[in-house]
Amino acid sequence: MRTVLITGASSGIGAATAEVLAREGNYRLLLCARRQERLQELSTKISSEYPDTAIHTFILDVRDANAVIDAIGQLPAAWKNIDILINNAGLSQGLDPIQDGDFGDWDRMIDTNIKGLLYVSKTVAPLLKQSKNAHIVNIGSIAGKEVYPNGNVYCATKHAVDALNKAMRIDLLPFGIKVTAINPGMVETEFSEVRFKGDTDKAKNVYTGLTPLNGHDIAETISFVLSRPAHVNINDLLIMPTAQANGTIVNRK
Ligand code: NDP
Ligand code: 8X3
Repeated sequence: MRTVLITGASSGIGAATAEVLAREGNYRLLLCARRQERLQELSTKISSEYPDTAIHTFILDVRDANAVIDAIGQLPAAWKNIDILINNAGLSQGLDPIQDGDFGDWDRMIDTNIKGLLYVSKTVAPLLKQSKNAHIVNIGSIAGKEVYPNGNVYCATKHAVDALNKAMRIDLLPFGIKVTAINPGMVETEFSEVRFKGDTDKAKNVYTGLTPLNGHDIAETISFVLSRPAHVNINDLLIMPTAQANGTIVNRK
């Protein structure tokens, strides 16, 4: 039984990963995000479907370094044996050319996607070092492999995740900690609603005329990566909808 900490578990890929790992039956789930009521709903749902899965939820804004240190430090003793960290919390804000970009949007993306991932990783690393089967999964993006029009700062944050994924693998190698990047293309979650600040019509249009990935597609891949034998690490995966060739070219019907 391994204990997995999933950041950004209240929605989308994070919530789907919690459900899929609960179904596997080999994981204890530590779930965090800013919206406690969402975590509670998810926890109730998983507990009704998989009553044997242990779950602990807590509120965490990954942008707040002190909150990260306190939350991890104050975990109940039974939840401190973290084996797996899934750095999933992240967001995009706005889709504007750089000359029209909003400083607040840029700060929120940089603070969450880069600094938040770093705060959590550093804070959890001492616990992972105690594990005999430790693994960090970083959720990057096609936006970390390519740039697309108006994606500027979001793409930059995901390029940073790509670099940090490689860097962590080097730094954590002596401790036998696996490090994997999962880089999805378009996944229909709350991502576009957040990017367009609640404009649901604009968000829906992103996926019009094609079948995007869904959270479970990514969660199944995470489950596969986590279940490889001890001597196998999957470094980096790029997962796209069949209808999406790269960061800019999609086939809409
Ligand atoms: P969602 O918006 O559905 O989920 C994002 C999650 O991140 C939520 O649970 C949210 O929880 C959490 N989150 C956001 N900001 C913070 C914060 N400051 N502190 C803690 N948690 C936070 O989107 P996705 O599931 O799609 O996104 C998950 C990850 O996947 C992100 O890193 C995203 O960049 C990446 N990704 C998404 C793709 C897509 O097309 N959807 C494609 C490629 C990568 P809460 O608001 O409750 O804090
Ligand atoms: C989210 C997918 O294509 O909007 O990372 O960058 S995309």
